[in-house]
Amino acid sequence: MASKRGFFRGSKPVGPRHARGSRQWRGVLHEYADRLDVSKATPVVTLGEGGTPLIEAHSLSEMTGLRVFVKFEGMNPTGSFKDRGMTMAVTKAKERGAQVVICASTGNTSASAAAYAAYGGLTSAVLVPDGKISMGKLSQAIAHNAHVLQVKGNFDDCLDLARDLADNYPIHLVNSVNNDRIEGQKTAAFEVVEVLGQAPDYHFLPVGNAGNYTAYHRGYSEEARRGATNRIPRMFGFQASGSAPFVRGERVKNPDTIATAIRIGNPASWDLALAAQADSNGYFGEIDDAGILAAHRLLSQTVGVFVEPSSAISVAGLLERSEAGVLDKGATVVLTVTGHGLKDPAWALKNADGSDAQPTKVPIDSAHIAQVLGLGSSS
Ligand code: AN7
Repeated sequence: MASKRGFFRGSKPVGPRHARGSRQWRGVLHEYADRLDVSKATPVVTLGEGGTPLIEAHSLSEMTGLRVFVKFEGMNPTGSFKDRGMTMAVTKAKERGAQVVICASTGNTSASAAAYAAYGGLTSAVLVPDGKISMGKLSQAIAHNAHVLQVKGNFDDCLDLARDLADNYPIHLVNSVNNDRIEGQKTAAFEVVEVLGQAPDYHFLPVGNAGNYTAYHRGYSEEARRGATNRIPRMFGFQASGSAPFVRGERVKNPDTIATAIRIGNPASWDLALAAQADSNGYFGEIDDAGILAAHRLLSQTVGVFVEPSSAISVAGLLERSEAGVLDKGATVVLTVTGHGLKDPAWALKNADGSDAQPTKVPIDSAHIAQVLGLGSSS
């Protein structure tokens, strides 16, 4: 019988992940099938997410006297950590017979949902806040043919709407209030433990809805339970000052920050995150927009990792806590940088003083260029 998809011949799936001896990373649902709720019958929708680099950040180690690693989640298929959760959420949606998925998003979740829905043959609808999503992220959702609905409101309004629609209509919610998302995202902690041989002492990451904060804590806890690590890290989450409900101890009505990905005033994983903080002796801190942009520049210029502004808050948080003198000397630290710099590249084109960064214009003249580069005269 002819199959719907060219990828399958008869009932026997063929392709790279089935080829004998293939060393291609197979995506988190296949790599960690033993630790996730998937079976042989599960219709896995994967774009090869996960397996992201853990990069030793020598410059940050020198600045802090710690051993610092950066988990570069911008290396996922759609350029953010959301893909780890989305492969699980869209796979389970499909397994349960859903045909349409919906999410609210500050941009990365919608890009990821649209891509995985496209690959899985589902329809996607995404609710995004008016004018507060980067062009890179918006272009992804449009490219992958999502129904992109721009709401006159902020992210929190969008999430209320998405929940309401999923409650009352045949449409499957893939925001992180769906536990499948957290389950997929916990695999990042598995990878860290695998590479370091144990969990780090501290884990720093940006916090919006706090789904990822919750997911890492769950992942580390499970690794400890199965004996892969004898400790779990203290979880240090950072929010933008204008959008810091965990720091304020209450929801923020009109969150504001240039870090649009984490412009969230009413975090969906409030209770779970507070439990993770308590269990890990964790911490929530805040960084203002200027601090976020300074860390963005530092990471680009000294570690060679280009991230979107929200992701740089991990670095800013590390420097702030290090300067406060509260981190144990020599400790191992992992910073998750959650999204790729190409998502929102405009920030790289600004100098520290806010002026536009321009390339130096030169004529077609090597002697002139050598002079501009300070190379002296030719030998
Ligand atoms: C780059 O896409 O909420 O604390 O709708 O895009 O798990 O919410 C994005 C969040 C950090 C915060 N870094 O993660 C969305 C969305 C980046 C992000 C976060 C987001 P959570």
